[in-house]
Amino acid sequence: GIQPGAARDADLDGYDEEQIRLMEEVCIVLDENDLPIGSASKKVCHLMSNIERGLLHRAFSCFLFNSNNELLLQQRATEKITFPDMWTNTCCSHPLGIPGETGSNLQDAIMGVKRAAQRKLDQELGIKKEQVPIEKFQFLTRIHYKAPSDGKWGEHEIDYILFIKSDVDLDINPNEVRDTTYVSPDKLRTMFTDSALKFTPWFKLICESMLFKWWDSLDNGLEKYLNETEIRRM
Ligand code: DMA
Ligand code: MN
Repeated sequence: GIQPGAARDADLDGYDEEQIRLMEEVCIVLDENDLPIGSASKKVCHLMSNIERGLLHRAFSCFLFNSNNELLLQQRATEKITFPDMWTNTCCSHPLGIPGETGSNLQDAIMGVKRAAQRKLDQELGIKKEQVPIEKFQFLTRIHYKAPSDGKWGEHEIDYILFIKSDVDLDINPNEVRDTTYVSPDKLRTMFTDSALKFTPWFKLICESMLFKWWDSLDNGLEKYLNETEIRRM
């Protein structure tokens, strides 16, 4: 029958109500050089039918380390529409087409994704912004990648990689996050050998390329990897 509010949307039938609502967020649509060329809903940006026609959007992947240099991982909630139940880095999402999170030049775009990371670390993991101040985030590089989720949904992003080192208090949002754990590099390598655990494609790409090298240099030489201007195509 006729529903109040947004029209019934067959693409989203059967999914979690809160995750359906979040599909209305406004993402930043990009050209291949990371220049904003418009905006589109999170739903439109993640339909494979649109991705196959070239639709690309801006995202961030945040990696949070504690003072022992252990990385905080999350397992995505079963309610997530894309990549449910998979283990991944601390927090991922999209800067929105709102003042403060959009930016055309690289410096403004980096500031925008840092603000978005602060917003989502709170929304997903209950980490208050005082524990993750903007000036503590470090920008490493951007990766351009495409990955299907389940045939209908997927990702096609220019993904800003952010590191932050901070001891934080967690209060997880079960609609977003099913589980969390801190890992050393060796513990993560062991997790990868457990076939019962599924990992997101972008996390695997980053692990297989740069993560362990960056992680080794966290306290000693990370500077040389920061603020890369070239977009890595993966
Ligand atoms: C999207 O993450 C961003 C990347 C890098 C895949 P997500 O699906 O967790 O976004 P959200 O939490 O906004 O649903
Ligand atoms: Mn995305």
